[in-house]
Amino acid sequence: MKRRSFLHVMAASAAACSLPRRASSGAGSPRSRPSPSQLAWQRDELALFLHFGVNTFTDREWGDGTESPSIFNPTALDARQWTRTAKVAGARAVVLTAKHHDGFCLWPTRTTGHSVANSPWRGGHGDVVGELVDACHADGLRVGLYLSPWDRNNPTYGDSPRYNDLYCDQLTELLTRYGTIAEVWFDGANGEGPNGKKQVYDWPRVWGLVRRLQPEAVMFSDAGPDVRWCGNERGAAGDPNWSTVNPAIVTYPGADGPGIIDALQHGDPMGTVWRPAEVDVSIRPGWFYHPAEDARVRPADNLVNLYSTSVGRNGKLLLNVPPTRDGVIHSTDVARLTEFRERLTTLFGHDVASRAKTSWQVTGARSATLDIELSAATRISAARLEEDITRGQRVAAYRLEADQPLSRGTTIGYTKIDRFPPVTTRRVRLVIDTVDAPERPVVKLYS
Ligand code: FUL
Repeated sequence: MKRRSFLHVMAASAAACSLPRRASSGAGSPRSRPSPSQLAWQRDELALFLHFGVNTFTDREWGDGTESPSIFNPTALDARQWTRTAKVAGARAVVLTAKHHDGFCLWPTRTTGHSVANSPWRGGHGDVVGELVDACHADGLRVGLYLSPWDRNNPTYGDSPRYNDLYCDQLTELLTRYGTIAEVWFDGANGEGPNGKKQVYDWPRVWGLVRRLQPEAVMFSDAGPDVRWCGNERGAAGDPNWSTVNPAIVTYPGADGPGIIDALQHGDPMGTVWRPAEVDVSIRPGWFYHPAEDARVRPADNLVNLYSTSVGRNGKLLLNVPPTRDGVIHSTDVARLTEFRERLTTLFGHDVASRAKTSWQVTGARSATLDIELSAATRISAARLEEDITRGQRVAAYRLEADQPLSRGTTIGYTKIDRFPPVTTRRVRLVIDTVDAPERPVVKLYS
């Protein structure tokens, strides 16, 4: 279901809010730079997204909040199978829908009876969030939690101050019971129609609460504040894709209007805030598991393409792999993820330029070239270009050439992946144009 086709509820005062900022986020430096948490988030490259809840049992994408908790009964839930699958895929983090729009909570919350505590699963003593956190610790993965702002079950929804209190109570439970949380995911979807309940969210309060309780967590939403939605659910970051943004353009999750999708897709080379793009996309047509989609799981090649249009365009890939009604990831999805990682290892396992001689020349205030000389003529068909983003993002245009052009593009950022027809060459040159004093990028080449 696409969030942009629905009416969005305005968030009061979000534009005017002053966000708590980390000391290390680069304030005062000539170019905006990532905080340590943003850097760690980007270096994960891939996280698995787990959509799981009552919709898994009703075969729907959006529950309406009337579902009985008694339908939630995964017979073989195994969070270690989820995390082992994440490891096989090469993911370094996992994000779970602790609550989706239907309001059903996957942890035993004190804030509502609409939770696992009133389900038959584990006799009402289960805690999906807790089991996932334990499994992530066992497998060395970072944990993220999605807590839908839109709640179609809770009677306080639309009674803005009361629901804001409840929402903050839910966040407080999630952010104080389970140790370190790496990412908090704020969805922008709100499908209330013209006669529906209008909730005025208190984003400054919500964001401030997360900063206080989990200072190292990154917050995702259309409006960040730390990482932004890439503007579509197709699996493609923009080209160009700047990690810097003008924070006055998208000011709250679910904001709609002219220029917003463009800003989410592309960022802004002169943006004053570092807010890189997260690319959320599903391995299946839906976000939740539907048996009818078992034959429509993306093949490995398709997943490699998604990797190229997300990680390979300076984004992070958040790949949704929904657990089944049994509470495990389907064997087809596991097989595709395994093959996906094998292909990436084959493609990018050996950088033939790792020992090459290089020569860096600044050719102007905003231009430079990097010459690479391999020890022998070598076949190459792909390149990974990388800026040292700890120094900000600078490249606005580049071309890669041997005796003939290999590829050209706009931004590089964390990584730009280019594949081209194979050539055998000893010399490769990268020519860049930058928006600030050039910094030396890294060029990795693959056969
Ligand atoms: C959207 C939601 O409406 C979908 O159900 C899903 O959670 C997706 C990731 O975000 O806005």
